[in-house]
Amino acid sequence: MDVPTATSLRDIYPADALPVETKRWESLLAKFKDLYGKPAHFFARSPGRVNIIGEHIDYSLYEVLPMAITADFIMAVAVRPSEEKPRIRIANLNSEKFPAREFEIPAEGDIPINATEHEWTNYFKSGLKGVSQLLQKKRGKFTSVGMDIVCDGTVPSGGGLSSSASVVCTSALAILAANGEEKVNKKELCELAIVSERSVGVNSGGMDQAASVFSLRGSALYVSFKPSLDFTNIEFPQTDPELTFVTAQSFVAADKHVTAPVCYNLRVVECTLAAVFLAKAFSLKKELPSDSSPLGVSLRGFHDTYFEEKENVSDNTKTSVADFETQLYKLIQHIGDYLPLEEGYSRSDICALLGISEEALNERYMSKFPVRADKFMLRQRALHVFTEALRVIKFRSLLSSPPSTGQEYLQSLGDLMNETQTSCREIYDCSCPELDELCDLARAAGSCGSRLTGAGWGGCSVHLVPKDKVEAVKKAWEEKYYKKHFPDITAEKLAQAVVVSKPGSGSMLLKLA
Ligand code: NG1
Ligand code: MG
Repeated sequence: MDVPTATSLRDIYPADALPVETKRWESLLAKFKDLYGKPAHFFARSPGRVNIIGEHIDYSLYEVLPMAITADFIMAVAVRPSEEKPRIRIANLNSEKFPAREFEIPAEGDIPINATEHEWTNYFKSGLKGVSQLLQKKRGKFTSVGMDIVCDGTVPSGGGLSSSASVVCTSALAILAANGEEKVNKKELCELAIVSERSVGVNSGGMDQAASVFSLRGSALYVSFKPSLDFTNIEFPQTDPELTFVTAQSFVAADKHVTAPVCYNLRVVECTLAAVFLAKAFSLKKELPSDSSPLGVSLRGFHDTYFEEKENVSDNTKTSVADFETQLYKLIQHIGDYLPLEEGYSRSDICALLGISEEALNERYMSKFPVRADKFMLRQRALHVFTEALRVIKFRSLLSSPPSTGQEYLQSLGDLMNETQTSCREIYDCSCPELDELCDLARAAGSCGSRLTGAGWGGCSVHLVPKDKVEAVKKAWEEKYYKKHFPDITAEKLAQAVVVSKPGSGSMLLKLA
């Protein structure tokens, strides 16, 4: 399936967003003309996302259920075809925060990226790197054309709604189109964006890019990573009261570039080590299969190998939903015996079981993306991953075949989200007091389900709220959270803090008449 080409903003945005979006696109076109003295040739856009359920399990290759939001990253592009030394000129409507840059595209597109530096065009460069690798593979040799670009983003940066994926996916799409790839395969774009974004310093899973590329307006997205990246768009059922998702910013900045070695990248290492540890503890005969997870082996790989050896399941991707649930319950039961240490595992504990040296351990799992930890909480991380994978399956079944359509149905969806929050707070340790507070306030004011969304440790929260309770929930946050923690908050900032999120459309190219 190819990335669609829109011919009007109506193809992208819901009716109520059109007035604001039309103005914004007009500013983009005007700025382009102003800067480069010519009109843009084409446009690309990709949205941010909110994850509904399935937190911190994409990099263990378990299914997740996010949706795109209306906020997005947009890019106007003109190509400079026959430049001897092709250059990128890139500007942003918000030139104060994101100053214009100009740079040469090195031969073969192998552009250096300094991941330690906070630089907005790093995300563009990571897309460029990905595209050049793909086109080199396809064409044998690749030299990019020069490009003039103006962009604008409405996904708040560092706010847990994946502004990074919106920039990487838009950039990669625009660079592909500029270089003659007008038919861009969605999976190819997404796979490229997943790998590219890792060059910016976070060893991430693939949920954000999948949500940004594959989403359809009005639907949630079920993403699977095994046997390979795939997706299903799932429409939300009609309910009474109407089901809405509301996002609320904590305004606690979660800067992954600073915290990655003790937060995100550490969790990736812990989950990977849990997989190798369990394989050894169960004396599995086969090696864990190498897969598309950030460190090349995953809890999902352990899961499949375990059932292959213990129960002769030759292809676990064909297992029925009910049997897959049973498998997860069995693994959860085993964790108590096979990963007993509540206080965590030291490097030497792990090395003793695996029969390798600490140097080898560090080199294999912690060299490319360094982490800082004395203890690795393998038991807790594995427990979160297996239970969260179960919650995603249950949530999906409830969405696809709703047993009822009233309040109790909304509550059954919400209960799963609440359980996710408890798990994130207590055993995955990725919440923070402010996120917990937003969730508690929302539930007390009528939210059915409240939890952090995205990586956590700050950032954003998502709430399943019956439509008739949205105002009460907003009021509770305004009075008891925002005005309390940020007494000087402006009306504008307050309006940005809380958004009723409608499921938006995924990546698109645009040719405007
Ligand atoms: P955020 O920090 O919200 O972009 C991150 C990862 C996802 C996923 C979630 C947790 C990146 C680019 N994305 O999302 O892949 O693992 O955390 O579920 O790092
Ligand atoms: Mg991100």
